[in-house]
Amino acid sequence: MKLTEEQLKTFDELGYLYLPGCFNAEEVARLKAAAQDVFSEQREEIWREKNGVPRTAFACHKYNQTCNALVGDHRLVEPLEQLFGEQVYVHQFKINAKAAFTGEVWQWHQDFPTWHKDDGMPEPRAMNIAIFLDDVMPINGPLMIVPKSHKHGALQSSHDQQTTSYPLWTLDNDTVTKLVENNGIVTPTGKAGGVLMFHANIVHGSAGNITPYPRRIVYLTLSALSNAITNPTRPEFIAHTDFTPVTSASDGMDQQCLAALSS
Ligand SMILES: O=C(O)CCC(=O)C(=O)O
Repeated sequence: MKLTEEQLKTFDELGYLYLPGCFNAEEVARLKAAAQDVFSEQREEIWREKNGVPRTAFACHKYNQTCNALVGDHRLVEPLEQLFGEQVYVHQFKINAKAAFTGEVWQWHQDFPTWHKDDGMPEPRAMNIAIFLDDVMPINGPLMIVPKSHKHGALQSSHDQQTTSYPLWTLDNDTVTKLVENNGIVTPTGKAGGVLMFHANIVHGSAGNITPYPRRIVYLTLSALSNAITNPTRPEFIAHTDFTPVTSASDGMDQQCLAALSS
């Protein structure tokens, strides 16, 4: 699935792109069932909030067939190949649970500094492409994005190991305030099945979820092949070292997405 010239322009300008209705109801149902299976497991790859509720299931594409099938989906792979101008490999795969009532925050951060400092990724030639498994609403902890912030490159960050169970290189309040004064904050929201892609240097975060509505999102992080990590310090299930190019496959269930793209 190729992005249009206009979408490429929007992505370059704003640093993110939201594509509603990419995955149909049947696909979403399959992915939700897969997420339920994954989160019912007791494994070291599943990180938990401080209260024990699952926060993130890393690398579940390695043991769950439905997740595995998603990795090569052309709706996810082709736009990133198009942007990077080369083939891609999987740097990370995860499902973030953001559970009803208990899902905790993701502090303000950019992705690239963590990939660079913790994994030795050379350049911001990698990106998250996310599939909404639940309806993402303004109330259930949607991703908050500062448009155009990717234009500032990698900003100074500090290692936060306290706020949540998951260590992250985060931005300070002054930095975020200045960026937000200029460009505000957006919360791309929409129905389950929507896809959100965002630049490695876009400033983003999300609030806790105190609603009864879970907000599960699958994140596939694809990196340009020429951008393989050189110094991983995190477990292999968080920063993969298999640099085999992903083969894009069409499963013919993408009519909704094509319609969304041409509208
Ligand atoms: O799922 C979320 O709310 C945030 C995830 C995120 O920011 C990340 O994985 O970098």
